[in-house]
Amino acid sequence: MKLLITGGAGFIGSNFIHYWTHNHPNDEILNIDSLTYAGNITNLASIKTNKYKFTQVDICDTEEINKIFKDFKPDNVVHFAAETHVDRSLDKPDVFIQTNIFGTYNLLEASLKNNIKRFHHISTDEVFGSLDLDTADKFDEQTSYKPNSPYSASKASSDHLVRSYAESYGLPISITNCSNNFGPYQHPEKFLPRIITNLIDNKNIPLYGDGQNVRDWLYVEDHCRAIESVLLNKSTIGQTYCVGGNYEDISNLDIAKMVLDIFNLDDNKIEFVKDRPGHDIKYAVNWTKINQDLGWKPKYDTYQWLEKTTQWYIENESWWRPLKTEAEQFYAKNNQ
Ligand code: NAD
Ligand code: TDX
Repeated sequence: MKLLITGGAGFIGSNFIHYWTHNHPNDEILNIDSLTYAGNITNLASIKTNKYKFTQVDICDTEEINKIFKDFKPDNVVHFAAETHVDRSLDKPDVFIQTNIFGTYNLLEASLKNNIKRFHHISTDEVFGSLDLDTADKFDEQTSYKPNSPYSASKASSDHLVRSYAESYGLPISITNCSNNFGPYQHPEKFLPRIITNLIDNKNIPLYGDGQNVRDWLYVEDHCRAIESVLLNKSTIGQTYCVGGNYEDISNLDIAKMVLDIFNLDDNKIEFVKDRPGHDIKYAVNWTKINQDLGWKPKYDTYQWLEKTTQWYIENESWWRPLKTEAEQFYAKNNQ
């Protein structure tokens, strides 16, 4: 395969490139990323193969994107690049609209012109909105879209655009809507790395609202395996797959207590802070379709891989320290 990866210097994209170069060493990869505050090329410094290349480019730059497609001639596009942090989308939505919608459109146009074999779009369960706390319902491929933040609305728009390019122009697409990932190289603005690095710094865990919100946690390598299972299977073209991890509900308070347990600390480190506006109550994903069609299921146990992830942050302070300083300035400005 010749894979054009967008946003490969971010959290999931860089984990995916590590995964792919390890498991498919003969495939060629071009990673394009504009290196926003969330992109970090050092995530990929240990990749030595000449099958992997990086170019700094903004997916909104039509001319540059056309040139990339012409020169590299990818057969598969895996589109991770996006603005991804809900709190930042509440503060400044414009860049979310630009990158997540216009940037996706730009890539779709280039993919169409260059006859690529597959455009795989990485999306989120947040496009479905929020579940009630006491329901056993879960999001699946039939759930209607009801996004609640500018981030999730921009991702929902991009999903619709991707689907429309298949329906209107026959572009061979696939989409995965995944739940909350965790693992190495996740920016310390996000909940789990934020609380782990706070505890390393002997600070409190800031829990929004009453901490009862539920997220569906998935170790990042399981997400990479899910994308792999879709990409390697031709019958998945035109399909959407929901990807998730939890077997039972885990509230933010529950997962904060797991992290405290890993650090051997007690609950007095928890501090309830001002809630996020429009804060989705609960996400839960039904991953039956990808399980039945492709045999995928989560492999990594949440607690055990939370321990490994915590250890990674303890050992890689030089990676997250500069990012955390900026992230905490953002939170302080927004009183979070
Ligand atoms: P991230 O914020 O860590 O990384 C995003 C990457 O995209 C960065 O490297 C950034 O530099 C790059 N980027 C942003 N704007 C760009 C532009 N205009 N041009 C080129 N590159 C640009 O994000 P992530 O958590 O790795 O998420 C990756 C994808 O997965 C996103 O599409 C996101 O919506 C989706 N997703 C994330 C999660 C999660 O839990 N993190 C869950 C489901 C889906
Ligand atoms: O300091 C915090 N305190 C807190 O209680 C932060 C940063 C978050 N939270 C809560 C809000 C959420 O209920 O923790 C939960 C997780 O928050 P985030 O890490 O911001 O993730 P979320 O809003 O759920 O979105 C994430 O998952 C889906 C990613 O950021 C998205 O990119 C992805 O699509």
